[in-house]
Amino acid sequence: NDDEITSINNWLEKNSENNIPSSEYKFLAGLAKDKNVIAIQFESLENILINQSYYNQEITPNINSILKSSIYFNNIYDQVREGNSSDAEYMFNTSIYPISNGSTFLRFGNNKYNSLPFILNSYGFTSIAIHGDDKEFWNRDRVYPALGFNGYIHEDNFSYKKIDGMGIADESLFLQTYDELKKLRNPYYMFVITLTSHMPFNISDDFRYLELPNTDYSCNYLQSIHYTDKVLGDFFDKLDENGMLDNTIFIIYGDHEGVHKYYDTYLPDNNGRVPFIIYIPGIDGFVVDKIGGQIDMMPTLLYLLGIDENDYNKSLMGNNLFSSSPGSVLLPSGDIIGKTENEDHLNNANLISDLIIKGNYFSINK
Ligand code: GP9
Repeated sequence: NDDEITSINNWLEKNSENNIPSSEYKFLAGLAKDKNVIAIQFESLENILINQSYYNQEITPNINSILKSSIYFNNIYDQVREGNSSDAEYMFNTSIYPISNGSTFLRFGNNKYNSLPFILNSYGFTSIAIHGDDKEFWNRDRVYPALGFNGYIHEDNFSYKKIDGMGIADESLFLQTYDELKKLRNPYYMFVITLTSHMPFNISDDFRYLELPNTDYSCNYLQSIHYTDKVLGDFFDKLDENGMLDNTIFIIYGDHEGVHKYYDTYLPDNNGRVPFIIYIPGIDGFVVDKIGGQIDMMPTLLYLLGIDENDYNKSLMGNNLFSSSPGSVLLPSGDIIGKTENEDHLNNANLISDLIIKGNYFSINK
């Protein structure tokens, strides 16, 4: 109804005031203009693993090396709710909080948004999603077209079909992704969802490359992440050797916590964080320690891509992480972490996202 639409409009309007770029980061505006986008949603990747060795072995050597030419956000919180991995996909591609009850993908699979694929497509991109699992899992076969993806490649379409754990092994996923990229003309947006490091983390012996003392959950988790880091690194190197990274930004982020989400572990505390990494060819890498959440990934990316602010400023619930506003994040528990000037605004966020989703707000207000 009209009152609800007014509250949504007001909230979004107020939110857009937090997007004024800080002078420190102004040089980044449009730095990645016209580049292809490859985004990897990495299953169960926690922030504590980045740049760390356990049992004297680097767990993510390939990601660590990619960081040399990346912007690394190391204070980003996992904000997924009951939709779990699909909520991370949802936030990355819409910058709207997931529904507070149930899974947004399952309950509201046909909803429209001012999504990342729709915005990029209007700038001439082709947007494709790829995942090595059953096409209907999390309702993706309905949701991806609704989000504006021009194509969705799922396990039935794969020519590489090594299986491990829950679905097609990530090695095959990346081989398939490479083949699909070769078919696309620039610019493209390829959204890749990995799977092998899914709980309970008992990957097959062939894929265990670390020397670890036992096979408890913590060690198995490290093995699983290390495996996906390895095949991701092979993919990255192949793109590099073929000149395909020169005009591409390469994003890696964790969908939600891994071993800390499901098990008792002796690994150091992860404090609910996932890494968010943006590789941009030719830059000297640096760390941004501002507090944020998965909701902020899309506006941050749009800023780097030089997308006109008018195309998205009043349709997203997250904020550009390069803005001058103090960092803060609303967790699914309702807790807020970070500077709290924004407290009332953030406290209302879930009320607003529920209204947006239930009313399919963007189908009428576009
Ligand atoms: C399923 C995969 C895992 O295809 O993305 O989802 P999760 O169980 O982590 O939500």
